[in-house]
Amino acid sequence: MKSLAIDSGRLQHQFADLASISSAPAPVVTRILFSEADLRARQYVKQLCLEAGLVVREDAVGNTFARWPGRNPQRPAVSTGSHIDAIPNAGRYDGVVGVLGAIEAMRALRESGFEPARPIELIVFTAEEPTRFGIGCLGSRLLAGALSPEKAASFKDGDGRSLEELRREAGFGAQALQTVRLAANSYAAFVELHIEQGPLLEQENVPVGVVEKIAAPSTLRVRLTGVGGHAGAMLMPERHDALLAGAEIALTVEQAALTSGSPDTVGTTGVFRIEPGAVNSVPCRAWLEIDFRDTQLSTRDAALRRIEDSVAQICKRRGVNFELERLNVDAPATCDSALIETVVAACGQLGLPVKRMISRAYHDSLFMAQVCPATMIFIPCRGGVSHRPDEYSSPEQIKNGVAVLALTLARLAGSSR
Ligand code: HGY
Ligand code: MN
Ligand code: MN
Repeated sequence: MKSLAIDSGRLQHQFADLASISSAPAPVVTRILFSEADLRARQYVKQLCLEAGLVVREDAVGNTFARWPGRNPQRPAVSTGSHIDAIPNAGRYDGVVGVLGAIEAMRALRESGFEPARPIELIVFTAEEPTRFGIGCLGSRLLAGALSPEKAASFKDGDGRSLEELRREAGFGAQALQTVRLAANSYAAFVELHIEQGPLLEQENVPVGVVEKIAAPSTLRVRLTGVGGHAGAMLMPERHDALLAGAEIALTVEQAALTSGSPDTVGTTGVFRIEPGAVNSVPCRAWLEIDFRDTQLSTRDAALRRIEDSVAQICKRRGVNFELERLNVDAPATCDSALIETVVAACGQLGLPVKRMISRAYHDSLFMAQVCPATMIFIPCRGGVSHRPDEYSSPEQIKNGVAVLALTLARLAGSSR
């Protein structure tokens, strides 16, 4: 195998091209599931895969697969991948590094004369971000059988439109959602390249991270119904203000994280909507979406119970009705030790120091780890910033990650001259 040539210039152009496909003006990237921007981005990536000589297919929820068949196409593939959907006001690297980087890794391997002994497959997962339906990793959950197709089909977005309706409108309705779930032994391994979305690699000046564990995410949805009225005429003791109940609940979430006894507990009320939203009208309704995580399941679950108890107490005291729904309460994932050592060996081959670490963000790897041995390769991002337009990883940092991914895939897919 000739030495690996990662074409950094080509990659940077692709990042710029993909970042320009957004529902928001540059430098903001926003690509919500099945939005016009999401669909255009899918087309762009599919075209890159075809130009790289990969065999492309899509499933019933829009997960996209791009396969390099190799010398034994019938064997379980080595897989890699990530996502290209982006939350509102996002940056250009979250998820995208693992998709464009995988295409470049496969191109570089092929151009070096490598021919895999088993298939290598890129997966571009549908809706890793929770924006449209409140739950993240929609595509990888369905692939792993971690979400029932029937329940998923009924998910409704903020406009009351269902996943079933939207997927058909997006052109993925030819098959039922029941066909998404992977057959057993579909993959021999899964390795995801991603920006760290945290500060440790940059602070410790280490170019590569390998993930040993992915934290346990959960999402709660709270609907509050109080009593609205005229802001001038309704005296304070008569009020059942839904916003203020929601505000107390948001502060309770913060307190539950701060007092959990673990520095790894994080809680965020990332969505907070009220009605009617008129300055001179007492808010009668409020919706909150709460993101709550820890690396330890027991710590997270104990804190969740405290939050749920507080919601009931706050609403009782304020005379506000509430509905509380657990959208997802996931277990953490432990990455495969042999796979981790393969990544470490690839870093050694490249002379790159590597740090073993936890991922505090969740990823599709959280669910692929239920399907096959999985791990992640991290690269630094400036200041640890992510989910913001100023998210940034340098061409050099990306090139390092792609090279580690390429050598890891080559080691896993079995090389041949
Ligand atoms: O929220 C997360 O951890 C991921 O970036 N979707
Ligand atoms: Mn993200
Ligand atoms: Mn991501």
